[in-house]
Parts: sequence; structure tokens; C-alpha cells
Amino acid sequence: MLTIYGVYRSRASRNYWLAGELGIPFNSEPVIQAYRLADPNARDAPPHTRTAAFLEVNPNGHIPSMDDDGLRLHESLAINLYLAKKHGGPLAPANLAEDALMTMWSLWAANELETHALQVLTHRAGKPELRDPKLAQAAIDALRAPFSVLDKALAETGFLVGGRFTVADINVAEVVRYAMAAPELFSNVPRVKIWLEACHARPAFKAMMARREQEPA
Ligand SMILES: N[C@@H](CCC(=O)N[C@@H](CS)C(=O)NCC(=O)O)C(=O)O
Repeated sequence: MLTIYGVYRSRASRNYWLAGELGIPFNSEPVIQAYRLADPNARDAPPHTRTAAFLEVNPNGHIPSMDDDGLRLHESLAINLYLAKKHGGPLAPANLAEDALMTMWSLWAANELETHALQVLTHRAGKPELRDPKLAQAAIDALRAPFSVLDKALAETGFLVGGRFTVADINVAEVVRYAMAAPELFSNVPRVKIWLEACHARPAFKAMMARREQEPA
């Protein structure tokens, strides 16, 4: 049986979205980020990323993690690639070339986008006392080139791989979502805007976001 450790307000969102797309059942082990707790050492603290029990699951002390019949995986994007391939269907690669492209786009999202997109989120939409407009602007400037790459990649079919919605779209869209606090980033990349709206119109994405909204901010 598949177990996903995490909360909806974390990168585990990617895995919940994918599981919804695949229609696969899973156990949910709620584990919250330690830094979100006033006192992670309190006796009544909920399960979090720095407990001894969770560090046994993921020594990195990060969510999400996954256990699938004894296979333990960390890294949200790797978990999605694994689950898509395990369950097959249109979300999964149909051949080695598609597999390579889906891996490439997932690593691209993690390496070319994620740090900057998180900076946009923190400094545009995070706690007001922590926001630094200069850092937000630097991250926005850094994202312009990769956003243009993404826009061009979407030109032919509107999707990243194989002319259909796949795990690659989920993995990239979930990173691009962090940059939505900078609407100006999307004005010169119309295909990215249309693609992201299409991704966000999917019932499994909406269901994931509804669960996310139910969690305390
Ligand atoms: N590259 C990892 C990053 C995981 C990560 O940093 N997760 C954050 C939540 S989104 C976390 O667990 N932070 C809690 C902590 O550092 O205590 C992935 O994609 O899974």
C-alpha cells in the first residue's frame, strides 16, 4: 500500500495531485514542517519533519516522502515520476524518449525554476515582515529566461511531452505555481499562461487545492 507523508501545504501537493489524476488510493500520514510550529519540542506537537520517527523515514527531514510496499522515496518530483511509471496510462512515458524528456523537464523545474519561484512566493506573498522587494525583483528577473524557454516548448502542442497532459506538466506546473505572485512574469509568455490555466482547471488539481485550503495557513 502507498503511504504519502506530508501535508497539502507543502511540496507533497504535487504527489496528492498526481495520485488524484491516477485515481490511486493511498494512506496519508500527516507530517508538518517543523518550522511552522511554535514549539516543535512541545509534548503535544503534531508529527513533524524533525521528530525521530519521521527522520527514520526521511533522514533529510523534509516532506514529502513516500513508502510503497517497502520502497521509500524522497524528492517530490522523483516520487511523481515513479508513481506515474508504476501505474502507466497517458500520464506516464510511452517509451524511453518520453521518459528522458519527462525526467529532463522535472530536473529543469527543480534546477532552473524552483529557487527563484520560491523567492517570488516568499517576497511577494509570504509574511509581510519578511518580504524584500529587491529579492522579489531579482527572482522575477531570473525567471524571465526560463519562462521564455517554457513558452517556446509549449508552442507545438500546448503540453511538454508527447502532445498530451503528463506527469511532466504536473511537475513543472507545481513549481511555476509559486511564481504566480508575480503576474507580470506571465504577460509576455501567453502559452505558459494558457497551459497553467489548463493544468489548474483539472479536477484532480482542484480537489488537491480544496484540501489545501482546509489546512491552517
Ligand atoms: N527537493 C525536495 C524539497 C523538500 C522540502 O524542502 N520540503 C519542505 C516543505 S515544502 C520541508 O519539508 N521543509 C521542512 C523542514 O525543512 O523542516 C522535494 O522536492 O521533495
